[in-house]
Amino acid sequence: MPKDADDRDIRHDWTRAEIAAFYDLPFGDLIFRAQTLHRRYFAPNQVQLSTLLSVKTGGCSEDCAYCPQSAHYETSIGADKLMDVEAVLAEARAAKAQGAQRFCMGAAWRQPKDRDLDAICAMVSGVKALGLETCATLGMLAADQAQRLKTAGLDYYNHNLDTAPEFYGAIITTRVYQDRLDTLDEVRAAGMKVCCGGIVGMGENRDHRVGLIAALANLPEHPDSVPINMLVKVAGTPLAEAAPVDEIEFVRTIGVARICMPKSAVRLSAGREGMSEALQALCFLAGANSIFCGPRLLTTPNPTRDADREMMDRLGLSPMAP
Ligand code: SAM
Ligand code: DTB
Ligand code: SF4
Repeated sequence: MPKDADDRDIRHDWTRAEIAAFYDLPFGDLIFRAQTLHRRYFAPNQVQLSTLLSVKTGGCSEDCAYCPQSAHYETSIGADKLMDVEAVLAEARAAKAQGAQRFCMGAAWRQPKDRDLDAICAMVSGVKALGLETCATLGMLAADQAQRLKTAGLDYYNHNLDTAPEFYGAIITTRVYQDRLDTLDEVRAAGMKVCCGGIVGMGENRDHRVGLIAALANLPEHPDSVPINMLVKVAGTPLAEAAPVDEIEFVRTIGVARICMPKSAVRLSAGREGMSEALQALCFLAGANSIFCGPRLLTTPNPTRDADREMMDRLGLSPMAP
């Protein structure tokens, strides 16, 4: 690697025109460029494996148009209480036994209440003590809440920007983009790693996808992990009938994320259950190097561990060392 490659590759001043130009490249050129960067910064055939658990499901006060857990929509997901710490730890032990490296706990909250955070912190310390990396996604955080989570042993916080700033209001009306950016700042300030990405297939156009990548790649520090979700269409949500996004356009989005954030783990996130192995293989080729494994995301299905093991074997992929 040339000595100055790092400085040249890791930029925070991407223009939308530059990002749009990556999207416009002939597909082979886009993949070549993404692969070149991927191999400069990562072992090319290793995939990071995370397991998700919804520790507090449904009944959320936010109105995110994609989300089955919003109380604003009639979906098949009811509102549950926060799980017991012991039950969460049992799930984490099982995930570890099945090969997970990171355990991510999700809660359908706008923002955690301080009382709930006591239980969450106990879950975080317990999961950490099992030797797993810890991640949580709990909604917005105040500075002291972020600090408490860090002290409890939280490694990563997931908080997505979801889409471009100018399309955000078409998807969510109960908060604004700046709220998300503020929480991301608090997470960084508390010393945790940031997991931040978005969703493709919500009726956004190419410019909005460019705007999402620009927002992510021009953060003060690139997110350590960038989940690119394909919308999972859930009956009862406003986006249940959203038009499917072109598969190659999805792969291009992964490739452009890899090019603009070369050192970040790019996660081929929600939506794999509806994807062929060939499409997933193209995503890995475009620079994706992280997945959720286990048969459930938060409330929707994901490929089984056996199916993923088979796929990884066929593609010569192996789990990344934590
Ligand atoms: N309530 C917290 C929040 O919104 O930050 C944490 C949980 S929330 C379910 C985590 C992320 O899941 C969302 O930011 C969104 O990107 C993703 N998500 C939710 N529903 C989805 C769907 N139907 N398809 C794809 N991604 C989805
Ligand atoms: C992320 O970007 N995707 C995950 C995780 N972060 C928390 C969640 C996907 C949820 C898909 C819909 C569901 O299962 O409820
Ligand atoms: Fe609530 Fe998060 Fe779902 Fe939005 S994405 S409705 S904040 S659980």
